[in-house]
Amino acid sequence: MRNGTVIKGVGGLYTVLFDGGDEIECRARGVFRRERISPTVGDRVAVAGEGGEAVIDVIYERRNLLLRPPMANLDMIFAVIPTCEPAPDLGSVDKMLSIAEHADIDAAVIVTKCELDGGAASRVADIYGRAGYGVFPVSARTGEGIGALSSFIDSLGERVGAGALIATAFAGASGAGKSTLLNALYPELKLGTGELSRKIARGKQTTRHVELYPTRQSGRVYVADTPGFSLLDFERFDFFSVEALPFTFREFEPYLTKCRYTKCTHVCEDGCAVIAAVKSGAIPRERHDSYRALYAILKNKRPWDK
Ligand SMILES: Nc1nc2c(ncn2[C@@H]2O[C@H](COP(=O)(O)OP(=O)(O)O)[C@@H](O)[C@H]2O)c(=O)[nH]1
Ligand SMILES: [Mg+2]
Ligand SMILES: [Zn+2]
Repeated sequence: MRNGTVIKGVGGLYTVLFDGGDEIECRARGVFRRERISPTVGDRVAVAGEGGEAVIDVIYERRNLLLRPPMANLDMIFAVIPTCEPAPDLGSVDKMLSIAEHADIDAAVIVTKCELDGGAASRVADIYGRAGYGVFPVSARTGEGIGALSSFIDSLGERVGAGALIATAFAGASGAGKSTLLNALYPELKLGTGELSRKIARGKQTTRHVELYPTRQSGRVYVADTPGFSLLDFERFDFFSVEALPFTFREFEPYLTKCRYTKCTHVCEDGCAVIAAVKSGAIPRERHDSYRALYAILKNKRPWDK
């Protein structure tokens, strides 16, 4: 048996990167299908057998699991937000960041297409900077910010305590510029970009798949290009309870124990310390708007509604 990480899975065929550095394509034991467990990109696995006989025999316990996009054991999510074209949808970004916080996955923000509107780029960067996230303003067109982002991604390789590789993902709306940016960072990837590739993908009815790509020939950091989240059904997003929601907004944390009522929902109550912080400008108003929208969704949901 050899240990490795699933870096790709399409139609029941998985690519496993062994800890030694070589790869194999194989299927999973039938028992997983019967138990409705799917090997997921990012899974740590043990492979039994050789060559055509090889199968995924063990899926080790996951540190975290996202359903949409399907990924396991993520170390970092990059929320990719366009400056414009398309207009940024901060509600969707905050939902994704909230899911990441709840799954205990670190996150950072990338603001793309900065050359199109410097003012708009600064406004988005300011919101997420104040929310406590690392922010990388970039332009694949001019090359601005690419070096800083590249160094940051390289530096993730020094993180200790993770698995055999560091798994990161670029996530964000379709058209945000994820694939273009990955190509600017790592030209050897040659990912499809733009309207054309999306039309081709639809025409061929290709299954959306997630794949972890190496960022450097010999590095440990891998990055996934994920399908745009505008394609996803957000009413059915990865469930957690409404009580957990305030803790998924990292900049709310210093205020959560300071509200007048211990059962404060931080939506509209008198004496709410979170709302006072929004009014003083310490918490970005846009983030609180997203919080209230997510609160309204989660308040009426139960796990079995999924
Ligand atoms: N002006 C400008 N356009 C960009 C930039 N990066 C990407 N785009 C364009 O945005 C569109 C969507 O890019 P793509 O990488 O396919 O987005 P994805 O769906 O997030 O992968 C394409 O037409 C790109 O040429 C940028 O830095 N500046
Ligand atoms: Mg893309
Ligand atoms: Zn409150």
